[in-house]
Amino acid sequence: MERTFIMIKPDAVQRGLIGEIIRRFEQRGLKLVAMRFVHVSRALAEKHYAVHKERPFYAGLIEYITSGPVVAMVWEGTNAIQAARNTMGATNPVDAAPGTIRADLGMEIGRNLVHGSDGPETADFEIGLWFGDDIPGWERDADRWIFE
Ligand code: DAT
Ligand code: MG
Repeated sequence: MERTFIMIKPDAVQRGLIGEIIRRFEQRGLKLVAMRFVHVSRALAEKHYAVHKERPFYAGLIEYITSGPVVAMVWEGTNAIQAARNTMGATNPVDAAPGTIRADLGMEIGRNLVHGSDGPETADFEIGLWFGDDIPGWERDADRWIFE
């Protein structure tokens, strides 16, 4: 079992898409293990996106992610990191495959609705940053119908 950090970004919250986005991860079979509605501080945003500090879009990215509340979550499942990224679609919605969150709900790279960890180290770092390291698991009755 793997865990991944997923964030519903301010544009999706403002557009009333929280339920629609959670539905897609939930119905796929990923298991929700943590969730918070967060007013993101600049300090937290800068830590979260530290890897992009030198990129030309960094300032705009920090403005965007601190511009309104977000929903921060941790989801668990087999290959959860890649599964969640596939459900999200490519970074730029114009390149994302139909059926993905970013293609179905978005138009531009700077308003791409959702964040997901891109690897095991990133997932550990992001889960620790947003939730700490002590998230308990739970038994879901449907698990045996989703995970073999
Ligand atoms: P992802 O969110 O798919 O992991 P990333 O980590 O490369 O993509 O970039 C983080 C976010 O930064 C991305 O969701 C949107 C923004 N971004 C990335 N590349 C960009 C670009 N060339 N122009 C504007 N914003 C960009
Ligand atoms: Mg990324």
